[in-house]
Amino acid sequence: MADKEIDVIQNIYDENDKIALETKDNMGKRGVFVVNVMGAPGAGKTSSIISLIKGLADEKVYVIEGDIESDIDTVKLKELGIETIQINTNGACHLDAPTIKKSLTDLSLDKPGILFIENIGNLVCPAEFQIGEHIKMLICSAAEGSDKPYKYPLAFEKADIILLTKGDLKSFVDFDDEFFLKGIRALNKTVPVFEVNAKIGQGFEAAVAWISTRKNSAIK
Ligand SMILES: Nc1nc2c(ncn2[C@@H]2O[C@H](COP(=O)(O)OP(=O)(O)O)[C@@H](O)[C@H]2O)c(=O)[nH]1
Ligand SMILES: [Mg+2]
Repeated sequence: MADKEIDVIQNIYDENDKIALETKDNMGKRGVFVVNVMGAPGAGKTSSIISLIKGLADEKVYVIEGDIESDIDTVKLKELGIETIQINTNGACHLDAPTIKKSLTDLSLDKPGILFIENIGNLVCPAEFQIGEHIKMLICSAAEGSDKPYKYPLAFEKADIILLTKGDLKSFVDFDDEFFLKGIRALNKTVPVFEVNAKIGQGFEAAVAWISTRKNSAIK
């Protein structure tokens, strides 16, 4: 790749990170903790967000739904009374900081609380772009197979918290817990991994407690 091309790409990353840090700072000042929810299509991102919100009953919660097309998840969340806005990227494989900054003006942000941003379903690009988050939450389903940390390392390396969904399907897909955890630990020594069933909302208590603790230490 030519030097000039590398410079341009680096500038795009630098500009994105600058805006992301501004957003994180502004949201922190409002008392809003921002969670960047990443994971493959169908991993259980929306289902997990819904279960976490039920557990965070005392918090005002906001959601930004990122999808290439459609507002299916936004409609679902609004029906549950959750303040949600939709971003359609029309092809782009990840959300970026300028897009999030612009869309924040469409949220009331009238109370301190938690903002979940569901990134585009993809285990690659979302991990490369900060969007203004305090933490990155990776949703990984057992149905994807236990080799994903080895094949998509960046998402696992950058995750602050991992939810392993579809634990109920483990025996059907020969999921190997030991191999999965070994792959994660080679990349990320400290990230907590919580096994949940996001379809029926089971096993979220520990993840809810972890998020609350992190929020309290990030937002003073
Ligand atoms: N069996 C099972 N199904 C799940 C679980 N979590 C999510 N699902 C199902 O997986 C599908 C995709 O979930 P969704 O939350 O929409 O995934 P997203 O595309 O990552 O937002 C839905 O049909 C969910 O009901 C789980 O833990 N177990
Ligand atoms: Mg979804």
